[in-house]
Amino acid sequence: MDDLVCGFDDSVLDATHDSNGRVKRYSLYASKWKKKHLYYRIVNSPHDNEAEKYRVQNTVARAIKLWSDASPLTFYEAKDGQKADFVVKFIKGDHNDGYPFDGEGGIYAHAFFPQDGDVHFDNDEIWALKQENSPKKDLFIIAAHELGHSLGLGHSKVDGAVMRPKYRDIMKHKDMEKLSADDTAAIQAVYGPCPKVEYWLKDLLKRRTKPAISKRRPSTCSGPFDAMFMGADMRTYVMRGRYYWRLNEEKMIGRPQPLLIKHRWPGLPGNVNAAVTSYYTKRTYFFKGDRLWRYNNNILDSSFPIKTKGTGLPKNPDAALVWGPKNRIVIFRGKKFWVWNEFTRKVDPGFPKLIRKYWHGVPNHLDAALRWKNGITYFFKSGYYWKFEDDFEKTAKCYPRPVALYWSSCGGTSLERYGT
Ligand SMILES: [Ca+2]
Ligand SMILES: [Ca+2]
Ligand SMILES: [Zn+2]
Ligand SMILES: [Zn+2]
Repeated sequence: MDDLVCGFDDSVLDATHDSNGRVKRYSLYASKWKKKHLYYRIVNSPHDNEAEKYRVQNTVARAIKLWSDASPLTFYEAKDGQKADFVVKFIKGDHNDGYPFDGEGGIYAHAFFPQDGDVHFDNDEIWALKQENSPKKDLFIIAAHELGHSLGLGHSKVDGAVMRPKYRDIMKHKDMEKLSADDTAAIQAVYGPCPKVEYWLKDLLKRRTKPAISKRRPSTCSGPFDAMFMGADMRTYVMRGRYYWRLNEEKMIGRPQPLLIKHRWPGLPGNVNAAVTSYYTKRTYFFKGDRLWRYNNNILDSSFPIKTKGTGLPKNPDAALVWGPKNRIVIFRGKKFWVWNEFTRKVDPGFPKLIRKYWHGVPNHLDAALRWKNGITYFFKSGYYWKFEDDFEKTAKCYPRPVALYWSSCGGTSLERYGT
């Protein structure tokens, strides 16, 4: 017997063939969610321990992102005591929902259609909770499949679709970062296409983020950020108030802890405005008020901090990043941006220019920005982020997205946590 991803029986719907016997691409179920913001709760993990649960959270969030990126749906992890629209859990044998699991092999998971949406994973399977090559059942790709059912989709017969019913077919795509055209067509047939950027922007463009609270030790770095940058060590750092976080690499477990800025960068005050590491000198620049600090890794270069007066740079910049094929340092403030030359320490002639004329779809009054190791540039504001691809020269249609879900390695997965 072929191992099936899930116990969902297509013959009930008979939806994969139309009346003329032609094979349909995807199939849809009769029900859909009546709202576009969905809350979910991860109840447990295979062995029910904290580190493992954190991995499950990240892996499920990665699977959810596939569907969210292709649709107007957004997902938030429900906080304790908060009502969830659907739950995700690991459970074995008969668990009183009329669809008992069958021990190892056979069926791996099942999910209920809206307005239920619950996803159950057979805990008699051995689960791979992160990307790895092993005979374990791949949680990411199976979660992606089951979430399709949770959102109202049936199975597909199209090669490459995550909604194919057999495990060996979807396993070929276990590293997928984007849904297939068939899955995308299916989810958009139910919920419509991605919202245009304007859909999100109405009030965001007007709003300025409040400065970060620096007195309490925060539990999450999910925003608002003071600054975000890649260090010379190619790690990603987030700053907020007196604290910084180093974002998790893929194989790390546990939530990153907030650490004191002054311990890592002696002499640097908290509440920085912006930070960026030079592509050429690997020095990290920190901007605050009318001063500029330059660090060689964690050592302050002599003669720094310096005043930015006379350089053409604005006081209190919003954000800084490295940009374009020439890897220029770009500084943002309000509605404008400047290109800054670290060798002459002067702003290039002709600047500032207006953000909206060159960075279509990117909001004014940013919180932070960075070019990440995937070469893609991200802008952050008010708990949302925008993705900006060099070759498109405009933000993708499905942005902005909430920071908390997609940058969850930063420790935040719930909307309420960013305090906006
Ligand atoms: Ca099973
Ligand atoms: Ca900032
Ligand atoms: Zn299925
Ligand atoms: Zn069940």
